[in-house]
Amino acid sequence: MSDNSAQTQAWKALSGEHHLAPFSDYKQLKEKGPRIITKAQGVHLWDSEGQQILDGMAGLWCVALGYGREELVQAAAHQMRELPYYNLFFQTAHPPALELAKAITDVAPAGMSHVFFTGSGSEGNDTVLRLVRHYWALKGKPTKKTLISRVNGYHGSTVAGASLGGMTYMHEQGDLPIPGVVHIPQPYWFGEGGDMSPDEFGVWAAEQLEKKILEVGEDNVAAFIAEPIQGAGGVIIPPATYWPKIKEILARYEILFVADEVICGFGRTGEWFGSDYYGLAPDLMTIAKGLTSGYIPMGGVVVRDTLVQVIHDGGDFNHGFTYSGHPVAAAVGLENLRILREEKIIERVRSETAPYLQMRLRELADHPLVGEVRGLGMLGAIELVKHKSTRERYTGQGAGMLCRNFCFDNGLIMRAVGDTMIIAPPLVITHAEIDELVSKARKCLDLTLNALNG
Ligand code: PXG
Repeated sequence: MSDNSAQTQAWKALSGEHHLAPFSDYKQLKEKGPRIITKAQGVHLWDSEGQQILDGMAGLWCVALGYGREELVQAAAHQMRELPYYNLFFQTAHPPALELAKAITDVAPAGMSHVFFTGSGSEGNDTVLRLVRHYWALKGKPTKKTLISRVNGYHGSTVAGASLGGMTYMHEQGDLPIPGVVHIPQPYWFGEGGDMSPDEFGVWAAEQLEKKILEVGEDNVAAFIAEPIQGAGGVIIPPATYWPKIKEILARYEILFVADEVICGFGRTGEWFGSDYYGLAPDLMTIAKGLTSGYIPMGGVVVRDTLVQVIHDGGDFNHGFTYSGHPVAAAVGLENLRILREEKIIERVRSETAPYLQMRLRELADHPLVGEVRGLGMLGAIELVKHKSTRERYTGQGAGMLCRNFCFDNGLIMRAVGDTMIIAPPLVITHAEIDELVSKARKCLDLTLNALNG
C-alpha cells in the first residue's frame, strides 16, 4: 500500500470512529468512508489519492472567487494580528464589521442600508424569524406571527431554518416545523406542473400564496420567505409568470417579503442579488456563502430602512451571536467584495461566462437520459428521465446517485437532488473549464445510461 493510501485509510477510519458528519447516510459512510479532500486551487480540488476534481458546486454553492485567493488569506491574517476577536454586543463595535455593513448595503437593493450579522445562513433565518415578529409587535400588531414558506425550499438546519425550509425529511426528525410556520407549493414545473404550461403553472403556484394568506388571515401573517431560485431543492427556476404574480399579491397585503439570498446573493445570477435579477423589492434579505466566498463562516440579514426605523425606536432587540460580525470574517468579507467589484466578476458572469455555460449545458438536452436542462447565471440543472416526452423517471434505481458517483470517479463534482443533477461552479470559472465540466458531464450521463440499461 502506498503512503497515500495508508494515510487515506487512516483518515477514513477516523471518520467512522470519531466524526458525526452533516447530512450523511451514516451506515453507508461507515462502510465506505468519506472521500478525503486535501487541497484546492481555482475551480479544482484534489483528494488524498491525488485525483483532480472539477468542483462544479463551488464547495456548497459558496466559493464564488474560487480556491487559492491569497488576498483573502492575507486579509484574515492581518485582522487576526490586529484584533482576532471582539464582539458587537453592549455598545461596542469594531472597524471590519462596520465597514462591511456599509460595503454590503452599497451593493444591496435601494432602501436597504442596515445589516445584522450572523455566523451562517441558518442563523440568518433564525434572525429573520425573530426580527419580523419583533417588528410587528412594535407596530402594535402582535398577532402577525406566521411565516409562509414553500415546500422544498431550503432555509437552513437550525430549528427555525429547518422549520422555514420545506424539506419533509428534515421535518420528520425533530418534530418540525415549529408552530407559526406554514408552507405552500413550490414553482417546480418540471416535477409538478402536470398538464399545465409553465406559465399557467407559475400563476397557479403564485396564487397559492394568496390562498394561504386568506386561510391564515392577513392579521396573522408576518412574512413570506422564499429563495429567488431554489438551490438545494434542485435549482428550481420559477416559470416567468411566477415572480410578477407574487409581487402583485404581496402588494395587496400588509406582509413582509424575505428573499433568502444565501445562494443567489453576490453574483450567482449575474446580478448582485437574485432580487435584482427578478426586480423583487424585499423587506429583508438573508445572506451568507458568497459573502466570504466560503473562506470563513459568515451570514447576515439586510434590512429595509422602513423596518429599521421601527426597530431603532423599539429599544432592545434581545438577539445575537458570539460570532455576529466576527472581525476576521468581516475582514475576509470586505476583501471578497472588493475583489468582486474591482475585478468586475459579476459583470463577466453576466456578459461572458454565464451565457457560455448556459449554451454549453443546453447541448446536453439531446442526451437520451435528459428530460430538461435549465439554468440561469452560474446555476444549472439537468433532469434525468426514462422518457423524455412524458417526463417519466426511472424508479428505484437511483439514477441521480449513480450519475453523481460516476461524476466523482471521473473528476467532476455535480450534485444529485433525487434525479436532478445540479451545478453551481465558482463564478470565476473560465470557458476552458466550462468545456471540461460539460464534457465530463456528458461522459457521466453516458455511463449512467449504460448502467441503468445494463
Ligand atoms: N438558505 C439557503 C437558501 C441555503 O441554501 C441556508 C439558508 C443555510 O445556510 P447555512 O450557512 O446555515 O448552511 C442555505 C444553505 C445542499 C446544501 O445540499 C445547501 C445548503 C447548505 C448545506 C447543503 O445543497 N444551503
